[in-house]
Amino acid sequence: VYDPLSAAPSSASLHVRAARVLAANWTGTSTVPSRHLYPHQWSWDSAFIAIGLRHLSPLRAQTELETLLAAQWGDGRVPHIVFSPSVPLDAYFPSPDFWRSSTAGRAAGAPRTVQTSGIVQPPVHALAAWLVHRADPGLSWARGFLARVYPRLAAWHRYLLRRRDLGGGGLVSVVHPWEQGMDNSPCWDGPLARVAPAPAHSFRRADLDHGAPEDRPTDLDYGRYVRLAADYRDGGYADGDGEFTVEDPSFNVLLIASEHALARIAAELGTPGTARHARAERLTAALVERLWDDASGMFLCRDLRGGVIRERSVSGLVPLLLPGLPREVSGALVGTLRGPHFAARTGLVPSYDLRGPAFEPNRYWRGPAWFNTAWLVERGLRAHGEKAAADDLRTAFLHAAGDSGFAEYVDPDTGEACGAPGFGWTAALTLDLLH
Ligand code: 9YW
Repeated sequence: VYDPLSAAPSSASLHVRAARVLAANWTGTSTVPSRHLYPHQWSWDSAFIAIGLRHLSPLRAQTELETLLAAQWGDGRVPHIVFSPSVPLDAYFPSPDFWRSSTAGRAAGAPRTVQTSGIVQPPVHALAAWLVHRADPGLSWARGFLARVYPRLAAWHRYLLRRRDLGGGGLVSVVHPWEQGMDNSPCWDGPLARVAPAPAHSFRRADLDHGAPEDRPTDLDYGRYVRLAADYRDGGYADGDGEFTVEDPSFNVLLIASEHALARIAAELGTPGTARHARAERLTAALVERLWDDASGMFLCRDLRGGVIRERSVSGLVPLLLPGLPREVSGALVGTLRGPHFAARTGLVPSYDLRGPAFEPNRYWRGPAWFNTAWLVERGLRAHGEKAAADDLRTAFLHAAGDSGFAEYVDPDTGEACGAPGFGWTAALTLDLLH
């Protein structure tokens, strides 16, 4: 009898290797992005991980999302990190004693028993919940999965739509680079330049214990991240006019895709949900009106204080995910993906313009190719009937993921592994593309 677990690692199938990564990163109630670098639960990581886990264990996938949503705040926000009490405080910075969620976040309804951060991450969760349900509807109904997560997901979207439309144009703003998920993207250089960094001696970067400094954000970036987060905390996590307020294409697109998913969940539960589809269409129109840039053939970010940010990042290609985009917009996006700014030698999608002045092939979100964004673009290509391009991206993804040992990210031209090995969403989305 063939036992895949006893086979040598190199001969094991990609599927088995990916499943091993997810098993190694599973804590019993959720999955860590990386055992060493990120030893807690991260919000959008968990959504992507659930999307892959549903093929291995629909029960674990449901549990992953339920654990995250159990840490939701009273005002509806889903925190970007849920801290594990068994991990030493100095294993990750900023730790719970920095965020102080249960005290500083009291007015916003932070939970008392679990420690979390106070910022958010992209809302991929309703999309993930819908896909997880579809993977095993029998188990989902038996456990009351949708009925339990629906009110929480609805409150999450309500928070974003009501409290985060800081520009007043219908789109949601992020108030910290960590919220958007692409921490040190060159898109943030302009808005961050206004932020006075926290002094270097006031914190210790635990990330440098596990990652090469040249693959990571700089100390100056970190000083600014810390300043912004501390100011938000000291204001009781109330949303107003902070120093960093940006409308980002990918964050809003994920909300739109999740709003469509929430409408399907509502229909499945027999609750009226058609208003949600209409709202998603309105958001799509606002996205095109406010963030589409014809000259570059892609979406750009908007700094509420400084105006349009003229840097090309993968975030501006993620809107391809929306089937309801105007045809000329989706056509231009496909052209931009194939053009000189984004056509990398591996066939993957770089996080930033290959020809941009700030491009660095190894440094985090300033050039490397990431697997979650590749998965979103692959899905988008398929949604727009670009089957051959989607197949090519899928093949490039699976090669790079396997060859890199499921790395956090890779050099977009050489495929060289960077960042943490055995990364959660890389393994999970590999499984999804294999199905
Ligand atoms: C941080 C966990 C997170 C991801 C982000 C990525 C990085 C750094 O790691 O954030 O300390 O939170 O930029 O997208 O969710 O994998």
